[in-house]
Amino acid sequence: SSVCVHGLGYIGLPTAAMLADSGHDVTGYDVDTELVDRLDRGEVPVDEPGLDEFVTDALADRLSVSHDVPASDYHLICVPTPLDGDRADLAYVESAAGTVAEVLRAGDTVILESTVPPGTTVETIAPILERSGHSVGEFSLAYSPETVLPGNVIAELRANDRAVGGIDERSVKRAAALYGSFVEGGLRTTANPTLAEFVKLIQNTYRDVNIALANELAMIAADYELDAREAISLANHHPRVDLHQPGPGVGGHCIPIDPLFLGQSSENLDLIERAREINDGMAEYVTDLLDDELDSLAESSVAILGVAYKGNVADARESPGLRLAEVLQARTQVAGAGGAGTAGVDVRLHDPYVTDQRFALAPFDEALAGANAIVVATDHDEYAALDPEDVAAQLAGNVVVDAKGLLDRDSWEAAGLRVVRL
Ligand code: SAJ
Repeated sequence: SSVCVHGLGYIGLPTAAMLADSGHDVTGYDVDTELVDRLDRGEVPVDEPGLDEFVTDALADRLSVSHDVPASDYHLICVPTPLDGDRADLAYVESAAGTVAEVLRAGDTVILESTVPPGTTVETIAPILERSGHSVGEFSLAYSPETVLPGNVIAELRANDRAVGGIDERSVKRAAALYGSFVEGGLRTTANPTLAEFVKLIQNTYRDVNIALANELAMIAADYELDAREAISLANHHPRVDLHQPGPGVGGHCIPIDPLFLGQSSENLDLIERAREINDGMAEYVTDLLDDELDSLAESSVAILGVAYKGNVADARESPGLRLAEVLQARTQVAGAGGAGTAGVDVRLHDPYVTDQRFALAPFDEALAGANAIVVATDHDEYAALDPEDVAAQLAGNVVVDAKGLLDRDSWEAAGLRVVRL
């Protein structure tokens, strides 16, 4: 079949390459004309293991990129849905649907993959597509959420089960036929797109709430002088218990956001809202830990190791490390207000993957030099491999907050460091 993929970002680009790899004739379209030109020159500007080669191969074969949207058997919409306050901003999705409507023919199929609040496909996308002059039924329409894990996108595109919600039975069949060409997991079909939208959101909400529980348990465990990770690991041996891991907060562009989409048209969010607050509050808790360990937080230097939202990626959206930096600064500015020239805590930021210069990242040695404390905020492999003797030699103080449970406590304590593990 001919397929046009709208939006060549994190999801659209690998999906376009996957479809081309599965024998479809694929056109990739993006409103960012510079991105289209870069791809046309063979530059793949997405940071994801294996993706560069996969897309380059597809571009040499059945994938092409274009500044125009061709009439196609299938249109896949993979554009972002940013957060606007606490609601989904559907502007990109609506505009992509408008573009599809201009070329839509009877018999074509449109599939929305972007994460959206429940009801969007039926209430917002269908009417926009009907501007084509065709009504739902003449064309097919489905919602099918992506569920791939950044860092493992290509493998999960194939392996994960996939929910497919068609607006009618024919739409279900058409969408399932397309995904069936590369998905090795199960296709879970329903003739209700709203159900498929809801399923996507509750998967990420499950994780957010579970992490909030782990975070609360970590704070309670500390009151009993217990190691929360050891407790969680022992508890998870039960066949029906699967507690997640505590940490300095929940970052990324999905898990902290999807619970808000779920709640934007419902009054019934309660536990889910509280979980968001607990996870966002972890920066305050880590700040409290530092305050307890250091003689004077406001006069200290703290190196935050890790600005990426999770290990071994370069994405710093909703970064727990950056949030911690803000809380540390805000806390010590208050302490210094009107005081005798208290400069506030000196925060140094380091990350081996993040390249965005807005964050004023320091080289590793500079971040550590003379610091009173370090906080491991991201589980990068580089941090797990640190030599505690080297670190101890560079620090002025000895406080190590291991917010990701990454370090081998015994060898770090043997190097004279005091490890507080979350
Ligand atoms: N985190 C914890 N404790 C844990 C697990 C994660 O604190 O036990 C933190 C991470 O450090 C990170 C955040 O949560 O800051 C999110 O990381 P993640 O690896 O859980 O998820 P994402 O955001 O990279 O990807 C999620 C995935 N969703 C699920 O696993 C249900 C992925 O499959 C989705 O495709 C993606 O969201 C998405 O696009 O929605």
